[in-house]
Amino acid sequence: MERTFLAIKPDGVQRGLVGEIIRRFETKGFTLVALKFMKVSKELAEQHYDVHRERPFFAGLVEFITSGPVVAMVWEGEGVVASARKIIGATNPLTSEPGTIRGDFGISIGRNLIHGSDAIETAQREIALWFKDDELVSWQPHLTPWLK
Ligand code: 3AN
Repeated sequence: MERTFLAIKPDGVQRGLVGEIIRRFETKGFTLVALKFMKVSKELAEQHYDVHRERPFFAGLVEFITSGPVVAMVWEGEGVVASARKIIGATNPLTSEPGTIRGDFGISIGRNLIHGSDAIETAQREIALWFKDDELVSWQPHLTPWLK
């Protein structure tokens, strides 16, 4: 089953949007596989943003993601990588559609609330980078009897 990596960034945590953001993926119907509240080390941040190493905003990205706690998550479901990107909205919150997380809650490209993997291969790399295998919980809500 397809999985994606999502991280609520320090601005999302600071603004009290953790519940609101998680709700959107839960009510959409995706399945939570892993979740942790954590401070990000400089090493992890640099590895996570490795593709942006040469960009002028790289240092600022690393500084920001390490500046406060984040909520790192893995979500599962058919088409979850692309669907999560739609739920999140375009990179620049000023142009993200209303109804998306960034479109509803943000105005700054450097403070765009949440990260979501941009492709299935990226998701695999990021999940392995942020989580140990034994932190991923495999379960099937529709097969769990007390939920019906
Ligand atoms: P996305 O998060 O939508 O996949 P990417 O992967 O292009 O966007 O960029 C990674 C992160 O880098 C963005 N979430 C954003 O915080 C930051 N970023 C991208 N472009 C800029 C920019 N021009 N100035 C400052 N920060 C940027």
